Amino acid sequence: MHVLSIAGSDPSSGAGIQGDIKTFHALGTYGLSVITAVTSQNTSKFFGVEPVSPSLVKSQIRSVLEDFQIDAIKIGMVYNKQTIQAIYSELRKIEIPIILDPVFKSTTGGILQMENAFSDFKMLLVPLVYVITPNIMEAEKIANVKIESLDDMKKAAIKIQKIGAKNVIIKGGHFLKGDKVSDLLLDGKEFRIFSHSRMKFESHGGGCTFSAALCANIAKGKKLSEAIDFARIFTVDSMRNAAKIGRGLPITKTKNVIDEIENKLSEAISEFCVINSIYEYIPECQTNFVYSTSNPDSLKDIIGLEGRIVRTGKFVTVAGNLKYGGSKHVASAVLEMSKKFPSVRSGLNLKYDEKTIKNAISKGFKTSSYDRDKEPKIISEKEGSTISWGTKISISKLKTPPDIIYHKGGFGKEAMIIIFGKNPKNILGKISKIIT
Ligand code: PXL
Repeated sequence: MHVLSIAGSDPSSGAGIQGDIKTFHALGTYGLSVITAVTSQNTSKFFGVEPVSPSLVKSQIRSVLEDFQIDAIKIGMVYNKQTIQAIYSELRKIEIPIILDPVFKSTTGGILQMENAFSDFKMLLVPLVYVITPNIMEAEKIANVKIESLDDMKKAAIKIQKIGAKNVIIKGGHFLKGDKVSDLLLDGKEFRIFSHSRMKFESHGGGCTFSAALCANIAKGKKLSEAIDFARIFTVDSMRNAAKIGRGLPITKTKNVIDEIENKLSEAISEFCVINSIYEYIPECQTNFVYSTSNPDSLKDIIGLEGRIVRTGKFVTVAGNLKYGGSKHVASAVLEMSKKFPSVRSGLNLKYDEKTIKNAISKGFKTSSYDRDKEPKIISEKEGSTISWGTKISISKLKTPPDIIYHKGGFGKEAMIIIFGKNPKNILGKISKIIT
């Protein structure tokens, strides 16, 4: 996953570009960066700022956009009008989700956005974004509403959405009972409140950590509310572990988080590609390999390749990145299977061959199949629903999960085998028996 931060440089590395890169890295994504301004500050004092010229901001953005596939973009500090206009002109036509973290002042009181840049910030950048992450003060300024209650937070969120941000999360309300801090999400039309205990001390970098973690999780294809849940826990944790490195405020400390599901699948894909003669089993439409979280609700809970495992001559290589929601077909089969057999969380498709099925049966594997020609018209007309239908039919009479489901194709449709298992390693074990 590649993510981009467009923000200011912070020499203390707690916030800004340097903070974002640390968070991106901790979450297993690759962080690209476009620097909008250079600040001079440490953990106790803010000394000054100089913006990067608008033409250099534009050319930095172009240089990364033309070279990398970028899965999400975070915008942080933008100092003046010219920078905002430059960013707007480069991003206004792209389809990549943008996370906008408004930054007006540093924790030590430095001005991070000029006052006369605010109207362009509001009218040009806010409408471009998938989600905006103001704190209470920033939300008051953007929405032009005084916030003194949870209701005011809701009003402000609605006003910010009217300016054009698709989703709004306002951080740091303290209007609930007890020692709780509440963040309010306006997700499309629905409100959701997230709350956590108040931190006992201030730290430097918390805001940037939150929006960068959100950006990394959106890049990974997580649903917005899940991405926020994760980002909150990750940020609170980094604040609790903040280290007093300088003489002033402690700096948030991010811990590397490894996604076990992604890791296991990635390892298994590497092993799959080097199985002897495996190229003979790759179908015309190529192969995908997926692994689901437990009890998935949708394809977004299942990680798979956005591209495919492809055959090139006698070699098998991986094209594309792993992403939650990255696979449609194999993931639909696993999703359907998991509704009846929750222990099944992984799947992989291979080329259909009668010999492969016979071999699997002789090795004691349980197979089931469906006939694509029997598919009702209303299902075949609905994009992506054939596999769910076929899987459901194939398991309707089964009491235990099958290892394999196959179909022999249909008009213009390639015959296919899907191997199922508890996890990717389990599938590799089955493959090694089936193909020998
Ligand atoms: O946390 C907001 C922020 C963003 N960007 C830069 C900063 C700060 C806070 O100090 O210095 C460059």
